[in-house]
Order: sequence, then structure tokens, then C-alpha cells
Amino acid sequence: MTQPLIPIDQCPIQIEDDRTGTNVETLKRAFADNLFYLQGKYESLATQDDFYMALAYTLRDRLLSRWLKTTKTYMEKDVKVVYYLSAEFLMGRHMGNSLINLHLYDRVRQAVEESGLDLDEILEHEPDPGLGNGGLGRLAACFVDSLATLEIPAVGYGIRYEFGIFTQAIRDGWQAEVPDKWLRFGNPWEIAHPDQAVEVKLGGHTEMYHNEKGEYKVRWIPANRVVGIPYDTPVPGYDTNTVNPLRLWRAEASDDFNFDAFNAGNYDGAVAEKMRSETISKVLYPNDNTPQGKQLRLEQQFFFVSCSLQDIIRTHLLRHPSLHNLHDTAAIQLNDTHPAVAIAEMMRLLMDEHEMDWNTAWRVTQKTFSYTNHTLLPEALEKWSVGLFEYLLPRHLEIIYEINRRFLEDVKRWYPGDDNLISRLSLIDESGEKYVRMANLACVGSHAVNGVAALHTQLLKQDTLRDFYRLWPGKFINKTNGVTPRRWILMCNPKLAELYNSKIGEGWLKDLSQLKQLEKYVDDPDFCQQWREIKLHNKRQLAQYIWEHNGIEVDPHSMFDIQVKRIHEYKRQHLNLLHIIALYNQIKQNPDQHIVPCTFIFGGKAAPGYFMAKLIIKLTNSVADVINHDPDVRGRLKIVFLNNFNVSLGQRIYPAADLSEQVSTAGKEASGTGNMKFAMNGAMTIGTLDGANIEIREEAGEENFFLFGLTAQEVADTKAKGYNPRDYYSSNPSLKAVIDRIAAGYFSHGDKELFKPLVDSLMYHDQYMLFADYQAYVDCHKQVSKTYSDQDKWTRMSILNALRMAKFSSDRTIREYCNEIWNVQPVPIEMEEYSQENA
Ligand code: 73E
Repeated sequence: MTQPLIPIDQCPIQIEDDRTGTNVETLKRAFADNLFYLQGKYESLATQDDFYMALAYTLRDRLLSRWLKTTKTYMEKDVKVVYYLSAEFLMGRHMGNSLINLHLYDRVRQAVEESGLDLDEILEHEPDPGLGNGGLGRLAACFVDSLATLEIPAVGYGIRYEFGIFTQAIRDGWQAEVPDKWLRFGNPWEIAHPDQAVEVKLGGHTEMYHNEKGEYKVRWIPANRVVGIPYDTPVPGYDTNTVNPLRLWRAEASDDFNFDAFNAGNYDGAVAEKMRSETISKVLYPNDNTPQGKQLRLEQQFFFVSCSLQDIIRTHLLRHPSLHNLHDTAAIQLNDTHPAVAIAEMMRLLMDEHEMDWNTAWRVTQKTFSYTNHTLLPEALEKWSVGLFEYLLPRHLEIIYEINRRFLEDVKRWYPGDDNLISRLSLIDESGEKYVRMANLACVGSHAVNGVAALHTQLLKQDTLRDFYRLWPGKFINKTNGVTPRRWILMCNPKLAELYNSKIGEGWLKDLSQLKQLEKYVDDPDFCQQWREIKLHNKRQLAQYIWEHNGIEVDPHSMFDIQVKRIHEYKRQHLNLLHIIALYNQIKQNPDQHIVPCTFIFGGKAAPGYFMAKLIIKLTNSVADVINHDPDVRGRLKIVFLNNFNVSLGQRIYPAADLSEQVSTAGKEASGTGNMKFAMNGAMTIGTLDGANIEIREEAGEENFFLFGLTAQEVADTKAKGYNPRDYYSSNPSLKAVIDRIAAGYFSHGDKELFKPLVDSLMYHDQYMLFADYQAYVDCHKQVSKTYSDQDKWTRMSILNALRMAKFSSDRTIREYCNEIWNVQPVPIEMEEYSQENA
């Protein structure tokens, strides 16, 4: 007799099922099983990739019951969900994070060792998913971690780029870009859901028609359709059952269209069409802080926005009869203007596809959306030519014109006769060729607009977005960025985490303010000794990496002075170089003078089309070549450029830093988040009053921060008065000697042309005012060296920095967004007994 079938969702999952069990024996069995059945390999023939894949599946299995339960709970409880729309998610490796969040690190290490393998080697085998450029993409990754940890219902929506940020190689001192084929061996963390594919329209024209009620409606007849396939990656919270999805869309050709061409005998045309559609999610644009006005980029933005909004609407309609209350179930955050076309797409979906009238649709849209601005650089504000917009998104352009018409009518009523105000606020820039201003669209269509650090928000209000601030002061709000302490302390600095745990337990991982309790140890010689040993250990490990990758021997006892971030003139990596050359000049003048031995470490990618940034990389490597090999230096200065800076390399670097270089021109760096990661790991900061540096200094105490340079106001005033960099050059012999050395070809084998563009740009423009800040920076470094020579004092300052960084946990940031922008509450996920016990 056969047993009656049990409905599938009532099937009990056994304790110690091979897919859920977490004791060492079960883990070993599951690992071997996955190697055999999923990788199709005997252990003796398996590669490191096979081991990595088998272990990844073992962990993913253990996330699934929580993941499904999370989704089920959200559906049943009809909760409000945060939808975080971002063109970039720079997640970093998943495996270490899953081990931590599942509390499985030790048991999996044992299981792997008992299988005769090395866990660290397996961890190193995971490709770093580089679906972002820098701070903006990494912020999105820290935010989804905090959302899950705080048990907030949330979905991250983005693009599943087939090629992420390029791999940076250094050839002859220059950056070379190598494609990032991160999906080569498959991606074990994601699950595709082709059943939830959505269609996206592009191009064509619009037409009017009468609906059944006799109303005038508009219909969009597209020239093209593509299909978005969602791929979900689990984002587990720390110490909770919550597992939220990161849902990334892949573009695929629509079958209808292929068939038409195919059936007409146009095989080549069908294939070309297919390739064109699938290009949309092929590659991440490698620009940070400079927009690319390319058609494909606009197609990418619209593609993932349209997929995501249709998905959000579908989810809402599963539980509600209409979309009038969408803002009660959805809070949609725009991560910069990259997804800002969502304002128009939401209006289109509500009106054209769901029969809503304009006023209701506009109310729902505004209540649903909020917008984060990330930049003050005027050239970084996105605008799309009206011609391109009309070609690709004809219906959206109509909607934007109508939003604009209504908006400007209001403005005219509020401020009659102020035509300049109208032209500044308009969604359309009409000063020359016409452009759609995406930041204006995002401001008008959102109920909240935020900057990412206190100074940044203040400058938005008084400068970049001041006209909007005048209209709606209540819309503007600051949300200082943060980073997740799980990845940026626990994962990357396990010895430091262990020291904290031994004193106060593990509570600090969810409440970073608990670290303040440790301040009582700041004068405890034992604690200070342990602190120094941990730093030295981390520095040794980085020194080993440098030896293996750059063949440069560095002294772990030297001061590790580090600047890692995207290469950009406003971030002023070249100011750092000017200082290094000044030190070198001193040594050349007097080889016996005492200087504090220092290892200067650089890392960061340049946008492939950004010539000056690439020249800065070349200069760094050229200066390194000369100084590292000059016998007069006697190894007291070492310069290292670490290639391919990414999340994984960051995890090695931040814990090993003594000094963190945060030297952007005041008023240019919106926040910075690397500054937070360094300080949390006990690095001292040398920095300007820019972005979140200001708040880091406030928290650490001004006596524990090396401040230099003009303030944002002084930068503006100096510019207004007519800044002439040559005055600084002529009146400062040290600066002159540095510039002259570069210009004379000292670092380029006598070639005076190589660095001329950089030298000329500084001498004749110096847009970012390196010369104005040069002397203050050099003097501040003297202060740093003096302090570093007093190791007791330095250690004390380092400890206080690390312990006082609670404000910069992304948990704090996310709590503020939840309470002040999104109006969402935590929804704990209850699991059956077995998984609690196993956890
Ligand atoms: O100051 C950083 C900030 O910490 C800012 O430059 C960066 O965002 C970080 C997180 O808030 C940023 N990236 C971009 N704009 N601002 C950007 C622009 C276009 C493409 C890619 C990235």
C-alpha cells in the first residue's frame, strides 16, 4: 500500500537532514554529496573550484529554510517592504559572510579540515562579485546587510551584470583593464526565477485611444521588447532568522520578436536582435562620479527600474485589490539618480496599465519614493538628452513634460515673475541642447531627499539643490552613511573581534555603542599590548601579501600610511605623492636625518576613459620605482601600489593601517565610507573637513584626528577671489622643488613630457587646490610622525578611534531611514525549533 501524499509545504524537514543539519559529520557528508552530485567529481579529481562550489551549495542549503520562511511571513503578515533600487551592489564574497551569519565558521572549518582541505584556500577561491564601482555600490551592500540584521522586510533590486567592474592589472606602471568574468564557473549563491520574468518595452511611439469608459488614454507602441529574468541571492541577517533577497535582473531577448524575424527567414537579423537585447545586462559602466551619457546606460537604468516596479506592483496586487495604497506596502529608495526614471515609469504603470488618474497616481508616487543624493560634483549630476530620451522612452518623456508643466505652474503661483527660478527648477535644461535633469525629477517625485553626511546635506541645501530646499525645506534630511561591522570588523579583523568578545561578549556586533565600555582599558598596559600585537599581526599579513604580489619587502614595524579608493583628482592621491616626494627630497639633501620609517600604500581603479586618473597611477608607480630602489633612502620609505583594489583586498588592508588618508578637497567628497572602515579598525585619520571626516573627528575627539586644509567655505572663498596656484609654487621652495623634480623627468627616465599634463594642470588650474593645501598637509604629517614615535600615545589614540565609531555602523543609518523616511518596522521571523537549536 502506498502512503497518502503529504502536501509539499507540510513536509517536515528532518533534524540533521543532509541539507539542513549543522553538526560536523552532517556537514562533511553534505559537502561530499554536493561534490559528487552537483559538481560531478570524485574528490581525487576535484579542483579548488569544485570544493568551493560544493561548500557554497552546502551553505546555501542551510539558508533556504529561513529564506522561504522569511518570504512566507512577509506575505502572510502583509508587511510594508523597503525596495532599495540601485544600479550597483558591491557585495564582496558571500561565503565568509554566510559562515558568520549562520554561526557555522568553526564547525565548517573542522568539517573541511577533516575532509583533508583548507578552509582559507577555499574561501580565497570565491570570485569577488564586483557589481559596483566604489562607495555607492558598497553602501548598497552594507545597507542590505543591516536591513536583514534589523529584521526589516526589504528587497535590493539591481542588475545582474555579466561583467562586473574590470580587473585592474598594472603594466609598465599603467593601468590595464581585464574583463571580469565572474560567472565563469557559475554562481552557486543565486537562484533564477524565470517564472517571474517580466517584459520591458523600449523605443517606438505613443498613441491616443478611447477606453471602454470613453476616456482618453495613451498607449505606448514599443519598437522593441526585452525580458528581465530575476536572479535572487540570499542576504542573511546576523543573528536573526531573516534572509532577504537581493533580486538582480538579467536581460534576455523576447521570443516574439525573434520568431518574427526568424520566420521571415531573417536568421542573422534574429540573432543580432537577440544579442542587442542581451547586451543590456552585459557590463557595468566603470565610471564613478562621472556619468556616461550613452544610450546603453539609459537602457540599463530603465530596464532594471521597469522590471523592479512591475515586480513590486505584482507583489502588492497579490494581497490588495488596487494600487491606491501602494505607499502602505512599499517604500522605494532611489540610490542616486541612476534609477530616477522610476518616477516616470511608476506614473506610466499606474495610469496607462492600471487605469489610475493623474492626481491619484502622482500622490501615490510621491508617497512611495525617496531619493538619496551622493554627489556635489556638478559634472556628476545626471542629465539625458531629450532626443535620446524621446527615442528610447517616448511615453516617459511625455509624462516628464506633464510633471514639469504642473510643477512649474505651482512654482509660478508661489513665486510669480521669477523666471530664473523657473529655469533652474525645470526638469528640462533648456540652456542649449535640451536635457532631462534626473536630480530634479527625483526631487519633485519623492517625499524625502537625503544627503549622506552632515556637511553634504548642508551643501545640498545651500548650493546644489537650494531652489528645491526653498520650496520644500521639510523634504531635506541628512542620513550619514555607515558600514556593516560584521564585514568590516568581525570578518576582516578576527583577532580584534576576539579581543572585544573576550571583554564584553558579542553584543557589540549588533550594538556598536557597547564598545564604549572598553574605554576603561585605554590605559591598561595589557590591553594596549594586545592591541599593538593585533595591529602588528595584521600588518605582517599585509606585508606578506605585498611580498607575494608586488615583490616588495616592507617592514611591518614601519608606519603603514594608506590611501585606497577610486582614483579621482578630487580625492587627491597626487597630494599624497607630493608629500612623499617632499620627504624624499629631504633625504636626498640630508641622508642621515631621522625620519619615521613609512610604507605608503595606494590602491584604486581609474575609470578607463579618465586620462588624468590613469596618469596619477603611472606617477605613483614611477615614484615608487625610484624611491624604493634609491640606496640613500635605506628602506625608510617604501611605496606600494596594490593592484585591483576591491572588497576582498579592502578586507586585508583596512585592519593593517596605521594612518588613513582622507584628503579630498573640502566640499567635494559627499561622505566617504572607507574613512569609517579604517577608523573602526584603529587607524588614525589624516584628513580635511570633508564628508563624514567631520563627524568621525567629532566622535573620535578632535585630539584624536590629524586635521589639515581649507574648509569648504574657504575653498569657495579662495576660488571666488581668483585662485592662482603659481603663487604658491613660487613662494614655497619645498613645493617648487617637488614639482620641479616631476617636471624635470626625474621619475620618468628624463622624459619631461610624460607627466606634463599633470604638472600643467596643477600649475595652471589646480581645480582641486592641492597647492593651497600643500604646506598644511606636509606640516600635519610632521605631527603624525612625531605622534607615531610615541607608541603609547599612538596606541591610545588608535584605541579611542576604534571604540568611538558606533555612529558609523550602517545599523544606525538604516534605523534612521526606517523611522524617518520609510516608516517601516522590524518583522521577526519565527522558525521551528530545529533550526534554532542548530543555529
Ligand atoms: O562620497 C562618496 C560616498 O561615500 C560618493 O562619492 C559616492 O557615494 C558614496 C556613498 O554615499 C558616489 N558614487 C557616485 N556618486 N557618489 C557614483 C556616480 C555615478 C556612477 C557611480 C557612482
